Amino acid sequence: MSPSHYAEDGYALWLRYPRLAPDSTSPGADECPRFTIILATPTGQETPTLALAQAELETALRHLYGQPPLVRLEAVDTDSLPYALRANDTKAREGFLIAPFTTSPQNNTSSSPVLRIAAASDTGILYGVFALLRQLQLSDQPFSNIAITSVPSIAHRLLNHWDNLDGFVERGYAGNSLWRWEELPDELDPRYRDYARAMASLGLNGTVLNNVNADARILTTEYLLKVAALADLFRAYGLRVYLSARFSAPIEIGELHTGDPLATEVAAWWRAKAAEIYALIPDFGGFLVKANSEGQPGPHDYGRSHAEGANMLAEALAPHGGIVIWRAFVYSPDNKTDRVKQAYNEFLPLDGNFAPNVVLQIKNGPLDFMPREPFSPLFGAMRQTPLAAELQITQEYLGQQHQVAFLAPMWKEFLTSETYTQGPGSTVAKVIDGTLNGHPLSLISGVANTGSDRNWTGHPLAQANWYAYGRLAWDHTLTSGKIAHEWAQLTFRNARSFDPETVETIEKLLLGSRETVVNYSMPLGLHHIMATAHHYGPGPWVDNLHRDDWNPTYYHRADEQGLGFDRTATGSNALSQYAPELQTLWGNPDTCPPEFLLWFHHLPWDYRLSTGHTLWDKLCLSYQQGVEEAQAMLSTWEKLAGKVDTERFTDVRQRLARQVTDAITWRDSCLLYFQTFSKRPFPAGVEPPPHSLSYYQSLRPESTPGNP
Ligand code: GCW
Repeated sequence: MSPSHYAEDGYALWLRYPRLAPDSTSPGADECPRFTIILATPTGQETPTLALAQAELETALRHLYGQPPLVRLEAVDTDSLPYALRANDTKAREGFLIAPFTTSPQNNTSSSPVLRIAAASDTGILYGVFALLRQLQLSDQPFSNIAITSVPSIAHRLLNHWDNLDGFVERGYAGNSLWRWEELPDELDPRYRDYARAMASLGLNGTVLNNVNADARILTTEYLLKVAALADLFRAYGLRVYLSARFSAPIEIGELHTGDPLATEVAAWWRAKAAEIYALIPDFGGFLVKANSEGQPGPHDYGRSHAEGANMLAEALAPHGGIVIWRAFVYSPDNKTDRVKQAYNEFLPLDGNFAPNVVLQIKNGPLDFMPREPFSPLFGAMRQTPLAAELQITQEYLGQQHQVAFLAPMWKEFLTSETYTQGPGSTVAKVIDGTLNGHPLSLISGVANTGSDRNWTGHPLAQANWYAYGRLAWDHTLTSGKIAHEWAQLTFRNARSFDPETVETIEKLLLGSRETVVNYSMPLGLHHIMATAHHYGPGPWVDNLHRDDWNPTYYHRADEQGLGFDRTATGSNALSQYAPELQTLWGNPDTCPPEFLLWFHHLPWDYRLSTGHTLWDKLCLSYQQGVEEAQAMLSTWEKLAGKVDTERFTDVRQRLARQVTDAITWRDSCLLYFQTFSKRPFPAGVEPPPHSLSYYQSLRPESTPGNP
């Protein structure tokens, strides 16, 4: 049965393979190419991974062209591969080459193209197969023109699942966890394979199965057997399993009375645990650790440093080739320093003290996955430690999965940020891929937005964020536009009747969507003014939480004079953590880009921006613009009626309608609240709110998932 006979429920993601050419039984079947594809690896032998690659080609090409390909395995001399694929590292091993094969021994006719996919590993071949299938659907170009050599920018490309063992997903907005721990290891949900296949289609090669707020039980033998069952299944897809480790596990599931990393019995416990894990899972990736952050245990509990904690675990994993991914998301309850300065203050002095198999995982911004933040200054400053980026695919602070916010532009903004630490061109991307500071260990993590919802991500358009993350993890030089185009075309291309306008419309809608969310929620560098706990919707008035730095008022600092957080030398001086070039640029409100204005400055309501507006007017107009953009997204989508299948059309329309309502609530709540300080009227063009401030303050979303 062709895929078009199925309802478009989103389950197939970007792997739908709609028919591109007439099928073999219809008139014109001779236009339909029959491909010969050679898969060339060093051994040329059939393996589970190559079997998957062949099966993928067969299913896909039968669906796309009505004909299965002829697939042959061949041995390739690695010395004949391009240098990029020959180097002795993970990146090279996972790269691939796709090239037309000029002399076909069998079917050398123009209607019978022959292509060769070569790689130094079977996983490289599988990635090459997915790249070929993507390319065929994108370009409609004659098969023989396809020639690609591709190597991942970053060696370890991970999803981090914040999934608890009871099936709850912290900050998950797409149902429950994909992992059915109570059924494992005996019953294997067929969805596990589909997950691994989707990951491989993007070139993602690692998955951390459990929440960083970790439950020590994941490290018990009972659970490790379950983890091993998943790892066994994922292996052929090139997907390695990692676990979040709870630092106090030796006490909670062992017999020890301490978790002190310098106690010999603790180190021995972890060594034994690592040995047990590797006996079950020989390709286990390593541990991800959230330590001494938001109540999690860690080395500080014993007066030890993050480096001492990380190195003890690193030593246990090293003999097996595992790594420790140590998180830098820390801010202390007793520390009165500006929260955005704390990770830098805590970690920079430890630079150079970490074991070689430790990588420090840092959120993109110094605060916490806000709709917009400058990059974390650790990316520029810490040179001797491999630094990984942690991006949040799940939209905790960007409308969760009720709203469209395509995040590629946000991640690109981050990746292309200049740190200036080694002169111009010292971008964050080059820090993360290891090239700037010469680190062979490179890693990127995305906090997953997947769940048990049939379409994986709740919002049908949120699939684009999983896709974008994977594509950027593979190649951080891709543009947001290219990624949006790819995803829209692969996901919405209709069988037979291809309508480029529909794809273009979806692409444009995606590309503007993150800025729209910024505009109606936290424009001009405002941050952390969302409602408490569930983080959905506005709460700029909240000032009663027991920690200062949990209160929105701590961040926006609105008063009769003005608005914003002074992070220059007259304020917290968080600016001093950046390179001098950035201090100069961002330190002066006249040169600071408007999108960071209130992040770095407390400015008078009448401060005049380069646009000629006063701060107050610009603030109001930004919120208004956000609302209008949300409305425009809805009307744009409505024009796609009849062009997009009914299932996904209706689902997205309903969500966009809600997004408009939410955007209006954000605008009205924030403007009424800030007006109590500015005492100025709304400028022309801003619709007056229909309710009073107290009405908005009384709103409580009925039920919000994902809230721990
Ligand atoms: O963004 C915040 C979330 C927490 C999360 C924490 C973290 C897993 O609100 O739910 O906990 O960050 O990243 O550790």
